[in-house]
Amino acid sequence: MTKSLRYPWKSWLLKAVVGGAAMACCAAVATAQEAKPAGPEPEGMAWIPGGVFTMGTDDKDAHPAEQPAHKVRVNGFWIDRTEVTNAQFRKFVEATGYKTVAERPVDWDVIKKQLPPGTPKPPDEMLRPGSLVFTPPAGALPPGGLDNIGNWWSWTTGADWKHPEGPGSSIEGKDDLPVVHVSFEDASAYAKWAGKRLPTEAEWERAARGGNEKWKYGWGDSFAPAGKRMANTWQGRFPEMVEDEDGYPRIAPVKSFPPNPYGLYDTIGNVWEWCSDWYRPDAYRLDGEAALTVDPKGPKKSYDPDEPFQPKRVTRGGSFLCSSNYCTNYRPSARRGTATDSGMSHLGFRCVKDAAPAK
Ligand SMILES: [Ca+2]
Ligand SMILES: [Ca+2]
Repeated sequence: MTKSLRYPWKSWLLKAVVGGAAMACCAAVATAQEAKPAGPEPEGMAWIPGGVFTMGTDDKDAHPAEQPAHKVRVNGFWIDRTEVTNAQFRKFVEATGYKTVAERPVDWDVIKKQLPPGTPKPPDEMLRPGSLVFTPPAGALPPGGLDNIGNWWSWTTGADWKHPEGPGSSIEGKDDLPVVHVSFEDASAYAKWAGKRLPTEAEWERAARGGNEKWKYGWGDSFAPAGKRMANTWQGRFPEMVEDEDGYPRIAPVKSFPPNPYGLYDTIGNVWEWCSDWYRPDAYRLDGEAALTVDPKGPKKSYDPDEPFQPKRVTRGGSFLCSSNYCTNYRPSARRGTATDSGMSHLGFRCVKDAAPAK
């Protein structure tokens, strides 16, 4: 069963952006753009045909936030074949001078509005630019075990996309690795610069299912068919023991594992991917008894009862940290909410693009 993930105090950028993402409803029937547009493909992108598919799952072992299974229609769209890489993100930064959230000063007055009233101010040395770095324990898990994510996540000042493990680390020679430590705002800024946008979670799931909506995983019902590893996940007892069965104990270069039937790499595993929807664990139930939901864009605002003050967007696909003993989020239906301002060692994104209007 998936554990709830909490990132207790590192939170900012509260902008109270609500109302921009209305829940699409059932009565309207969109004109689905099913067919691949004529002409050349946008570089590095694959076409996902529009149509109706089953989103979510009724699998009793899945997290309640993934249920119920329901019919959704999306229009066709282009999507990046890979997670956005360090090389791609570097071009964006060099062209624009953009500074990611993890590189900016931290304002406690902003952060505290996203936390339960009375939350004590952290020490000043923690209120410097930084990000959350995966730091597994040496040896047995400390008290709290798997219920305390502080046992493997550390707020690390000086950690950012260019220094993924903190000061002294670098991305030299890692051009083909997915960029990490990017917040929702950072990912959105890149997408806008690239003439793209972030996917809705319906689009993301449509793409990750590869046209085979009944499959449990993105490639079939067997996690490792004939022993072959199909995605970068975690083997061994998370988080204190990693067994190198898939060849990558940490992040892998994109395209290290086979593509799905749509030609997409690493939708499942490697790094989590931002989607544009606000997160609510009960988002699917808000659709009520609708027979069909058309191009849903998610709830009007986020609400996670575990962290009611923290705005969250949907993240999808799981990461190299997903294991059978803890997270199990290496499935197309798995979904999670992540604080919009959070950069993390295992969180990246890919972009989508609408088809050009017919002339
Ligand atoms: Ca791995
Ligand atoms: Ca991924």
